[in-house]
Amino acid sequence: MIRAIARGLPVVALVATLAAALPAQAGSVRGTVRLREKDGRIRASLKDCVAILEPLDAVVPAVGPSKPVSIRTVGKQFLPRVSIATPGTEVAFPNLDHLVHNVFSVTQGNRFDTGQYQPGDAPRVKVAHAGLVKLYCNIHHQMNAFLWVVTTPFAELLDGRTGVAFDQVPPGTYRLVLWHPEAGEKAWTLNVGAGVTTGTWNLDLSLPALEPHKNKFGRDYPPPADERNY
Ligand SMILES: [Cu+2]
Repeated sequence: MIRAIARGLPVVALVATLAAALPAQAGSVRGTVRLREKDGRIRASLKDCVAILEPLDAVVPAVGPSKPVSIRTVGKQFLPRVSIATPGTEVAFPNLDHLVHNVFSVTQGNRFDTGQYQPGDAPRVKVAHAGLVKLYCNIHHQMNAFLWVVTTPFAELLDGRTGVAFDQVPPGTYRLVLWHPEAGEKAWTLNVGAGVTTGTWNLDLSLPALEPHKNKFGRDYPPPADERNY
């Protein structure tokens, strides 16, 4: 028995030495996200909700361009409605409809205009700057999508989930940003250490499903009847 303990001691010492040599342990962030409707009920789905963990003093791995993002046009809608990309990522807009579309953004730092594009075409753009990019079609007023350009590896869509789940998060202080098209953005400061940092975060759904917006010329869209021309 005594011999067994004696043999174990160097192992303990080795583990202690290794732990001292490694940077502070990464942790996890876990928690429930709730979308509150105007009447107080909780929406069943977190579809289109985005969670972003922005480092304030933590050192996180740098992100390069992510794999290309595809935002389709189907039935005069953009699908998906919400996407995430990193700066330098290519974004394609395959037109799966039988009519002409356009995609434009007047978001500062990420302005672009694909011009009109035909069924089967898939114009591409590259997003440059971090932030929320609002996408519209100059022909169809109801078409609206959102692209979050992020510089942190910790960003996710919460579709099909009940909340936030980030792993391998380096220790430090972060800003947890939650966003939804009908809630806008809300942020909390989190201190992440080894182990699991938990929380419950609520967003209030107070905005209309389609944000009022002008066309690419900054003018009102013509009445819907005019769509027959396209
Ligand atoms: Cu369109």
